Amino acid sequence: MNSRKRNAMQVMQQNKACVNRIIRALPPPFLRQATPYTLADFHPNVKTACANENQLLNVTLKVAKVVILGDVGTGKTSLVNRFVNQSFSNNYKATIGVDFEVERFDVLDMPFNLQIWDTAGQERFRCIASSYYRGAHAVVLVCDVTNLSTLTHAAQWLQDAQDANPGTQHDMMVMLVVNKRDMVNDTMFGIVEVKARQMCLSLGAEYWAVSAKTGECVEDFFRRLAALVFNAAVIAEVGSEIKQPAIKIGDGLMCDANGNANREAKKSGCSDNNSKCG
Ligand SMILES: Nc1nc2c(ncn2[C@@H]2O[C@H](COP(=O)(O)OP(=O)(O)O)[C@@H](O)[C@H]2O)c(=O)[nH]1
Ligand SMILES: [Mg+2]
Repeated sequence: MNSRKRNAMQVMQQNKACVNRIIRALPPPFLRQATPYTLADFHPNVKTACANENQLLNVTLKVAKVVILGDVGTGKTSLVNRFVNQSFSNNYKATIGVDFEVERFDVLDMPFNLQIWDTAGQERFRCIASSYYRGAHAVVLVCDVTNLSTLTHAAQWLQDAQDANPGTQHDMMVMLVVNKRDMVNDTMFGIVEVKARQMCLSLGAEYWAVSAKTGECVEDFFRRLAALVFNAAVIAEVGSEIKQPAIKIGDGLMCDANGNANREAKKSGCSDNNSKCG
């Protein structure tokens, strides 16, 4: 096990996530009109399940795989590095020899880890192994605001990820991130944004614009991603159907095994003034 992997284990075993990795309400999208994920907060069943830890025994829930995809030079490594190490360099080595980074969150008081996979430069030759994509819960498509062809290519990157995950039970979450926001003025950005939002619509992706260089919106983006993936993972485990109680609390009726309604027999007389307690 190399030292990076040991670090990943240490991250996951932390007792608590650091303050800015604690999520108690669903963070908002970048633009409310540019996301297919329109829920206003965590699903009620997710909140209930998290309040009652015993419902969430499945360990697979605790780690989610996120793959970062996009043309070479769009800033994928910079984006991950900004988030994980709060730093930026103009000169990343193409190969850093790391499979993934792990970031520990606490979502609704549940420990949750994002395993963030960055390529080691293979995207230059479009020869990413299918194991890179396999089992991904979320795909982050990174584009460069100064290079529109990187936006067009996002569709192909998503296709590759989907091809490597045929018939997945859960849908992969898709986020499209326009990076290098710092490099263009508002007019230019507006033009790219229109095109990026169109692409998001056709791919079923949520739209974001960030700068790995300045850090603008990077933290917000990953918090939103972690929360959405967590929500989907818990729903996959506990279901999204909201169970209505068959009988309202306090109506005093119970059903017998045949479905016949009976007056509830009092098991304890403590709430009944006339009964004898103790
Ligand atoms: N100005 C600016 N440059 C960036 C930004 N993100 C990445 N870069 C630069 O873009 C180049 C490619 O970045 P890198 O992270 O290696 O891209 P990757 O090939 O997609 O991993 C590097 O020179 C980075 O310094 C950004 O947000 N703003
Ligand atoms: Mg890279």
